[in-house]
Amino acid sequence: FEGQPIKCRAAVAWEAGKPLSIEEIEVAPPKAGEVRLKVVATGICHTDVYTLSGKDAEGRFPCILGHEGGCIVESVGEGVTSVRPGDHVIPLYTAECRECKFCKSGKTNLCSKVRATQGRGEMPDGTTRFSCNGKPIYHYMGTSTFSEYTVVCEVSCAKVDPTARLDRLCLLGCGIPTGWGAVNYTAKVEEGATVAVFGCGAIGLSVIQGAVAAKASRIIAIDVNPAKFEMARRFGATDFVNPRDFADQPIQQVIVDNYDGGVDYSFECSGGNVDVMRAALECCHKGWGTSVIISVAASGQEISTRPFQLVTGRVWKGSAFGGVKGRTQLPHFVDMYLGGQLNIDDYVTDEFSLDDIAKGLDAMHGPSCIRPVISM
Ligand code: AHE
Ligand code: ZN
Repeated sequence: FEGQPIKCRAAVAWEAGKPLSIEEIEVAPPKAGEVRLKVVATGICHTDVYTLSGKDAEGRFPCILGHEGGCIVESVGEGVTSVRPGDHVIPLYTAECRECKFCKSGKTNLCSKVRATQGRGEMPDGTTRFSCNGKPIYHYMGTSTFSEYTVVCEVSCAKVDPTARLDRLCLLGCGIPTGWGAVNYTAKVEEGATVAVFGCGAIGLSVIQGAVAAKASRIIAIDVNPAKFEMARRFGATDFVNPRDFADQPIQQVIVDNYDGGVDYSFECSGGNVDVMRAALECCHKGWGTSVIISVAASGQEISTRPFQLVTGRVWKGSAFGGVKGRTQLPHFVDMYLGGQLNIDDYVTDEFSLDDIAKGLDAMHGPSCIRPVISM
């Protein structure tokens, strides 16, 4: 197929708020600096559901959603040197060009090389590689993994060990590094620290794993759904708090009162609830407690707290993709997985074929679902 368009199947999001539809599409060959990938498996993240709902300010339709892919390089465009056909890669929604101001700063993983066009659903030349019956289909997050084939930028390809299962590695495309990295790269939690985790979905569980790796002394799992605590315990949480058990007190007060003035670090993985973001900040210890916002709130939402909270030494932070520089650092996550130090398998609570991807999206709303994985 090299140099030729590929006809394949994909789940197309024609319009916001409408179900995905399986279509035969055409995937153009990669242009200079681009790579065409065969998608072996993809996870579904709440952000895909969020964008499909129409609430994402950057959502552009029609598009092919999906950003947790486990892929094999099919062909490469002109000038591509870092990957070749047959390589196993995880596509990155946070690219790493190693040349832009952001990459060179040493202070952030937010590469700017392709981010502007990516946000418009386009490749860097302003066009798209997907079409359906001649109609252009936009890209999504620079990844578009709900398709048998996709085209991404070379700078958006993390090459990984080919011996690891791609239907597990796909989850390294978003949820797992986001939580684990927030602990170890954004907050830099130190041994003995106390940690509170608001929300025990895929991101919260990854925060818990990250906190175990950082040797935190207490890992407090907080969720209004106590069914989530079993998995949180398996991943290493030590304490469990259901805010509904303290209906007469704000949860931040409960944590301050019961944990010696508050925690050293808190992580907000609630799925975009701005009241939870406030509680996560305010449950931090005076003088040094740091809270990291991880989840995506709908456009238009705003956070608030009394400035006194910051004046008295609490720190409010956030990170995208856990501060992880994907091309450089994702191989390390794969090594941890292969070495048994990173659990990926237990996230996979539901598995479907591409034809049943709609069932995968529905499964996301189930109380015990962590991640559905779609095998192409
Ligand atoms: N497009 C949204 C913002 C979405 C957002 O914040 N995305 C997260 C990743 S969500 C993964 O499930 C992120 O990393 N953002 C950093 C970036 O560069 O987009 C909006 O509100 O417009
Ligand atoms: Zn995601």
